[in-house]
Amino acid sequence: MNPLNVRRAFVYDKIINWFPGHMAKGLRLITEKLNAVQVVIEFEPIAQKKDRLIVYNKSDLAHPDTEAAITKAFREHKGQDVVFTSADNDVNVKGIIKYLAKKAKVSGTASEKELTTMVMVVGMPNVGKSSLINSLRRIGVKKGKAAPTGAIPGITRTVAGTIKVLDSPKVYLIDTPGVMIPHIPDPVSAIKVALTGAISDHLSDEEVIADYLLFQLNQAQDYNYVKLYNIQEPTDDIKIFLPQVAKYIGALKKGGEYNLPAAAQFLVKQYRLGKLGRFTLDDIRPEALEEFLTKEAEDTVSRRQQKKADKIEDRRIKRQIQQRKWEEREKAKL
Ligand SMILES: Nc1nc2c(ncn2[C@@H]2O[C@H](COP(=O)(O)OP(=O)(O)OP(=O)(O)O)[C@@H](O)[C@H]2O)c(=O)[nH]1
Ligand SMILES: [Mg+2]
Repeated sequence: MNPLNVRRAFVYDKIINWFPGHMAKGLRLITEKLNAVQVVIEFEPIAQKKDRLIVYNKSDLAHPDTEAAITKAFREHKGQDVVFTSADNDVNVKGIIKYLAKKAKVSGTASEKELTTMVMVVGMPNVGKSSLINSLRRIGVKKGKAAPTGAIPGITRTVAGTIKVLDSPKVYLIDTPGVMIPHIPDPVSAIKVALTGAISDHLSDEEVIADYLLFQLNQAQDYNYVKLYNIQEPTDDIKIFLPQVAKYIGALKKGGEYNLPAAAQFLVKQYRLGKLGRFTLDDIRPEALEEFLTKEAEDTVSRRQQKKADKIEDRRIKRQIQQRKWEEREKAKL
């Protein structure tokens, strides 16, 4: 393929926001219940003061270099271990159970004291939170599915009760609804998130997601799609690509025209199932990860400073109001 025909960057400027009611409520319930748990299993960092275990699930779909690169970056920049799992295949789940068992604390009434760990699982929609709980339960207590799962985001609707995944010590998991960042400022980041399946497909144009997928495949110089879908030759033009995919899967509209949205849906679904290969959409080069983690740490510090400044300002205003009231009362006495 002539490299001159490959786009250097993906251009897209539509902002996608997805924060339906159940997420806002979910976030509130997560915050409320946080007091009752010892460990938070995070698919992205949320809780600051709890023991945190960061999980990268669906590792079977990620580029094989991802685990080593991310593990190293987190260890060096945050001193934090991360776990790569494949919940549907029970991969690396035993280690999580061992970790959670070690965190057990004495709880219960004086007459019935027992060792327990209470754990909350939080993260973006569709990353496999409920699947991980089911996997922990399969391994830990040899019992079947307890948390509903599904291929579309928004399956878990509320913060449910506890699910036991180990008998001794007792380890309980709390499932939560996937919570999306209320606002993703960078449109291309939003498309990435959409391609992974964390944003409801109808919110982002499926043909744009398919176009981003084509862009990524060509960036990776992975032209397997030519053989897979009987494409004439590698292309970076979605207008040339989609009709050929539609032809291959026989997606036609009533008048015989190619059904391009159906072809786009098909492609994106194949990608999410790993049929196109293993990909990591984020830049996992050491320098890129360092930049990301440094920026994240700076953002956390500036958020904390802002909170502190807000508190001081609140106190100042309260004092002012009290002073004014006192002055008014003194005036009234005269
Ligand atoms: N390939 C692969 N698929 C997985 C893995 N874990 C979960 N899935 C699939 O991903 C989809 C989403 O899984 P869920 O467990 O429902 O995800 P969730 O994070 O609970 O989603 P919400 O409740 O919507 O927030 C399902 O179709 C699972 O079968 C994994 O490790 N690998
Ligand atoms: Mg769920």
